[in-house]
Amino acid sequence: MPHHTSIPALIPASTITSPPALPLPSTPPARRLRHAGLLAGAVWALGLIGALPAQAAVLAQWSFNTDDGLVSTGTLAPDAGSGVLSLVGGATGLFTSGSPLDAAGFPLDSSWSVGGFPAQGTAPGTRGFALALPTTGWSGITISFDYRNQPSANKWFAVQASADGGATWADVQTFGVAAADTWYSTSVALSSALPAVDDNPLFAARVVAVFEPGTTAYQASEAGYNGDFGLQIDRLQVSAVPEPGSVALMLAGVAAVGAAARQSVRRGNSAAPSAARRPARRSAGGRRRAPRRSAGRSA
Ligand SMILES: [Ca+2]
Repeated sequence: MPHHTSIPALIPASTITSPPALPLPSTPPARRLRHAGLLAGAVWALGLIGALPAQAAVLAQWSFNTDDGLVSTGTLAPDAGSGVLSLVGGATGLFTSGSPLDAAGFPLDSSWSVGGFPAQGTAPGTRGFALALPTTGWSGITISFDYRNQPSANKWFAVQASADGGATWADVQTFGVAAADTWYSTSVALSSALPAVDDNPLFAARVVAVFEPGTTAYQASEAGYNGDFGLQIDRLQVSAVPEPGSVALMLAGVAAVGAAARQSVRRGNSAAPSAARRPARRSAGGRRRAPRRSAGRSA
């Protein structure tokens, strides 16, 4: 005797109606599974890329080194990426020994010393160095560099950014050289202070000598101020992450690859000659194949 259990009906039977008949897919189950697998793979890739933080890239890098074995000779040409360095407002530049963090090491490692700052109490924010490069397709623009000065050199500098090729400048950060004759590293995010530097063909940044904050005078790091002494710069770098639009393009590319793969499988299945599948059938059903052949030969 079958045991009967009464299951309470969650939905009154009278309200249950048959669903409309769905058209059956013409694709055989195995192919549908392959398509589903490819689709799942594409979706997984999309999700993975979307979840990953955008990788920062170096848009330009200057190490100022030449290979002649003299720290007093150097170059303003970037050793990675592209960009243009220049002196601002009558500042002067020379090459001297570089940052210990530069792997080139002595005597190949040069730095760029930018000096010739204004006379005491005059023209703050007018002399230093600038860099310019397009940031088209990039955001999160960051400038980083190593720096050092000498006891009489100016202590305070402003990092500024421009979104119009240097026509106007926005103050991003002011920093002081904590102690003379010591190398420091700094990294300054520019986009948060001036979002217009993102994805901008007219991006520029500069570092200029300024008065000690809250005063109207330059302050030397450790002795009397002498504007001739420079600020040494090395391992100058501009980095960024791809613009959201660029990431969207990348995602679209992955989706297109997934679609192409599905299409390829579909074509491969529909265009596959039956002969291509016959060997598998023959080997699977070897007993059937043998009688057919012998029958053909005998006839
Ligand atoms: Ca160097």
